[in-house]
Amino acid sequence: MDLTALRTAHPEHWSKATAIRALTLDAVAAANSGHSGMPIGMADVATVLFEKHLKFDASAPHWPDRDRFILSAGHGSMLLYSLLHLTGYEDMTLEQIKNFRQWGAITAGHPEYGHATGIETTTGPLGQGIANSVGFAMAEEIQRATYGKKAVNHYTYVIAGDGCLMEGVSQEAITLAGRHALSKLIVMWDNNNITIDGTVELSDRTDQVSRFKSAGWAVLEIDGHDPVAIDAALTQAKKGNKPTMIACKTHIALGHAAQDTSKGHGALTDPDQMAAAKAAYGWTTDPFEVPADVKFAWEAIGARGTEARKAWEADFETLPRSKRETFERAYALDAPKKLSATVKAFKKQMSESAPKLATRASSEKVLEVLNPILPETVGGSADLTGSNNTKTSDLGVFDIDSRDGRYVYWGIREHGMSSAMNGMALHGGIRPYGGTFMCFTDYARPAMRLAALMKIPTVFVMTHDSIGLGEDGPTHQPVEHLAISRATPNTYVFRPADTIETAEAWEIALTTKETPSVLSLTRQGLPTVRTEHKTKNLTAQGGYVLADAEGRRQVILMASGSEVEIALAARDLLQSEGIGTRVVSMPCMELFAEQEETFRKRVLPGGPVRVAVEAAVRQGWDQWLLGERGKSNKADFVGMSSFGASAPAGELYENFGITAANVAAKAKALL
Ligand SMILES: Cc1ncc(C[n+]2csc(CCOP(=O)(O)OP(=O)(O)O)c2C)c(N)n1
Repeated sequence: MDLTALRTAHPEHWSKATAIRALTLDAVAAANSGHSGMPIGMADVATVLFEKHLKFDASAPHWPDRDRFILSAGHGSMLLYSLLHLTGYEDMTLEQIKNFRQWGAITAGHPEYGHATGIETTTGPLGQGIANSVGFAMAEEIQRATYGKKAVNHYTYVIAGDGCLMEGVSQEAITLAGRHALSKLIVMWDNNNITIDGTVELSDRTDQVSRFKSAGWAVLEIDGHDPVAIDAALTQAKKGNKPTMIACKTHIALGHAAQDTSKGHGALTDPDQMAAAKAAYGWTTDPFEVPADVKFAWEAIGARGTEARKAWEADFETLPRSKRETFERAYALDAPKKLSATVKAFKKQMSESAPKLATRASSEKVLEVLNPILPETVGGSADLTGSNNTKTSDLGVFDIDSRDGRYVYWGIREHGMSSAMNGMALHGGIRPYGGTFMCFTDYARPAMRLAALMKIPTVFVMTHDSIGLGEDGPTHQPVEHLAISRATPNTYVFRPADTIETAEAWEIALTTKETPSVLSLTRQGLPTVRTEHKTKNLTAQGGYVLADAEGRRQVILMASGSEVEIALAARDLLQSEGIGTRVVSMPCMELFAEQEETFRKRVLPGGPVRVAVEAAVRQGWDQWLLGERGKSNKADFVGMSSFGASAPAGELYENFGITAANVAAKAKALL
């Protein structure tokens, strides 16, 4: 690579791009860890994007109509941190760059949403960024159709590497974007032919150009170090009616001794080699020092969008007041005024009519009432719409000629759906929910974990939540998935017992601002257990006394979802023998754990024996069986300790011993 030719052909561009390269080398060397090669290789592409195309204003990072920039190749985080620092984002100080990867710094190893402004999503797990971007682009389409071009009209730009394109989720993302002709989505592929183990050829021979084209994308191929070519490609990409992938041929660790090798992928810290690279770049300042004229040029880029932002603000003011209010409320994740009263009225009606319903059907009933008053919801399912009961009559279907449709047919893409839902939530103005079978939380898990980590309120509707689904057999019967979801920090796992608890769970899931929810819902019908109307949202307490002991309290039974009915039947058996028995419904352990100690003590006092029943593994229950004043010689569990089997649900419950008689017997044995 002839660096001199690059330098002399476009000296101003070169010095700006080199500022990224030099800051990357210095920060990685100071931390003695990180990834130098990717930011160095993609500095030219990023510089042209920020200088000539990206609509943004560094002084207003939350401007709703900014273009979104997603660094899917999150290990190259120094590319993003450098850009944010150079363009003048207030929080991205030079001190932060110097403290790359250190305790308390906002410059964590990979871009973390919420740590610094200008970071649109957490990346690092490869493939997530490009999959998020589909949701960002869909959110833009939906909102443009809803609010008009004056309010919403922006692009989503992604930098993805070979690793992102090898991950399976990228296939789900690429085919979704192609199917929906998301023409405002532009992916720049860092085509450097290098991964950690060596060249891409070691593990892959995909023709990426054909791959994207066959999925319905436009593809452009350029030299990723030629600023003129980069600019022309971006200009062309914005004109098409398909999503565009720009294959940018680049050299990893350009100009360094490790250029074009897998060594160049990681931390380049050798002082002599660093000095040689900087000399080749023509960079003569001290470590972390950016020449004043270069910093000035970058700050001008950071301020380039100020006028457009102000014009947008003025335009926005001309929208009808009700539109503006809805827009602002949705972006703030505030609930509409009517929500609480609507839920209460619905609960009253259900307590009175006491339907026998599967909670997935209860969920549909709730959504029929809530979707019309929450225009920010976008529902969907991974090809299980009829089973997940996620589609309500008012939503309309999102498609190329119906961009204001609020229901997405995600196809058989649980991971892509979940990751795109995160993208919608991150974009702002949308509360996404999507369904699949509970056992396929495994397929959605990487995105579920990131929703929790990023503190965004994505809702995962997981139906067919136990052996109670019956004849589909053990592959489809989740036993460990509740425990896995509950083990994830910052996640609400709701397992409602009836229509009332389902409504309460939805109310929380659609009003919470920083926590994703998993709704674990049954296939099989359940009776209404909350026949006495209470305006208060009892599910918000996580666990509560559903039926108290008559006479001296000797036993506390705890259950969630479909097993609450069994606990109530066991209580009848025990009470008929004069054994005072309380039933605690536990629809959300995480919310119960958040309650005051005094409340928890009232629900779970020390003394009585405790038996928990849930058609799943025991993990998670010992906190309530043995902890919270419980004792191991006075506690037991009725549930699953193996995978399930295929048979009608009733037979399965009998054979696995999840019966009222067994629960009562276990309680008696402990007395
Ligand atoms: C899901 C996931 N698996 C593995 C990794 C570890 N990892 C980080 S970068 C990388 C190689 C990526 O190669 P490429 O995208 O070509 O990046 P480049 O070498 O060009 O920097 C791997 C395997 C990861 N971050 N995420």
